[in-house]
Amino acid sequence: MDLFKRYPHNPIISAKDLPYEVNSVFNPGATIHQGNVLLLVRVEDKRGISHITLARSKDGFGNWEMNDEPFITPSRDEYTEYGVEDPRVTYLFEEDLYAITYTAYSRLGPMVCLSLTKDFKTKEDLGIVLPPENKDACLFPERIGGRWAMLHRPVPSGNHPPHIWISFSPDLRHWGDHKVVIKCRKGGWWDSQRIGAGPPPIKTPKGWLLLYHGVKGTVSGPIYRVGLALLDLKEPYKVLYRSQEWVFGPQEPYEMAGDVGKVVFPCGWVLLDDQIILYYGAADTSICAATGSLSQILKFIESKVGFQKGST
Ligand code: BMA
Repeated sequence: MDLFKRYPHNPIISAKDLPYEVNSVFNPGATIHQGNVLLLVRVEDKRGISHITLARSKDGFGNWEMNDEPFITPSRDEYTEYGVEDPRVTYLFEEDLYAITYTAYSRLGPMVCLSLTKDFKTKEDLGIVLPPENKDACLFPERIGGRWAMLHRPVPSGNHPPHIWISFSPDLRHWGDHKVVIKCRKGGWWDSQRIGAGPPPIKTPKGWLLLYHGVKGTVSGPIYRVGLALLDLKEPYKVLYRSQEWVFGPQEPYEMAGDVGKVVFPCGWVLLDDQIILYYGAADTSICAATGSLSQILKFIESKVGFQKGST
């Protein structure tokens, strides 16, 4: 059973849909804003430098209205000289505020930045919240135990694989109390080379539902696939379940071939009643959608043989 079904008219957004000439569009964050699905699209220009622009659609699949101007641009300072990448956006309903985490990339390495907005016209930049090397950050949508929580993926030096961590903050600016959450597996596993959180976790009665990407290194290059995890509601560094198998992986031509083939890379999803629309970058070239049912995913997690409690 496929938990996520591809939208039949994928890709939903390609480079040619932008009002200016670019190389590729991929890895979008997603949210609902003023009754529309709003995507924060990573756009790579023909120098190879990425910026982030906005796209809106009523149904979340077609008739995308693209902004003429980028929303987040590399400011040419020493932190963003190679671009801004892979946004995740979380609606913080307690504050009626959208928090955008993204990767700033420069010769200093990749690092995590955070911006806040209410209207997607103006924003407050909180700057670098986690120094290099770190990426794949996303916020939980509400305070947990009175503090904000953020998943992220620091890269240790030496021959150690990178794992998904969590950190907490009283004010969105200062982050601490760091704990490891999900570790890279080893050997031949699909998520043995590197892993990173996907879209912001969704709160369910069973726990925080997390989608994460896992990478396997092969002689013909990496394969990026997607797995599921369920984190404890009050202590989200506790992994209640983790899928042994990937639940979504590259198979269609637009995922197998592109600037970087064999890549599906989700950074956003929206929940409309029980339907999840998942947005992912395909082969670092285009933006695609897939749909799933939250209740089916939770049933799958509960029933699936091969999910082990706390398996890491
Ligand atoms: C990761 C990120 C993503 C990219 C993926 C595959 O490290 O940089 O932006 O989609 O690699 O190239």
